Amino acid sequence: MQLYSFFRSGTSHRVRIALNLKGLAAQYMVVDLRTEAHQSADYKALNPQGLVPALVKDGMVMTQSPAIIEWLEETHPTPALLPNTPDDRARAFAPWPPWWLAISTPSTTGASWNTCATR
Ligand SMILES: N[C@@H](CCC(=O)N[C@@H](CS)C(=O)NCC(=O)O)C(=O)O
Repeated sequence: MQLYSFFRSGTSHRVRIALNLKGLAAQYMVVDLRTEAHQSADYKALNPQGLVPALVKDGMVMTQSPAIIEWLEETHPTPALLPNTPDDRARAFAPWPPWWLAISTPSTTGASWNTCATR
């Protein structure tokens, strides 16, 4: 697997944390937000959203950190990141809705870019 990401990207941290908790290795493919590599034609061919992270597995490109983490959880269920009952999952998510619901963030080269790529 290859994880296209950047060390200052919080959404990339989420995926790295999930990979580490599950004991999975992924090659770190640097997408330097400071040089706007995420806007390059090469990277947009991989991820037209122009955002990091993107996880590539056997040619399949996955984007959006919650979707990537859900895929990791479903394809590598042990160890589980989430409790195994609906009630416990509801309790687990209650304090963190923005973490899980931030599914769709358009590339803005604005707020999120400034957060992740402060020069
Ligand atoms: N909802 C997306 C957000 C991804 C995101 O905003 N990534 C930032 C880095 S932390 C980015 O690539 N920003 C570039 C831009 O906004 O142009 C996710 O969770 O993966």
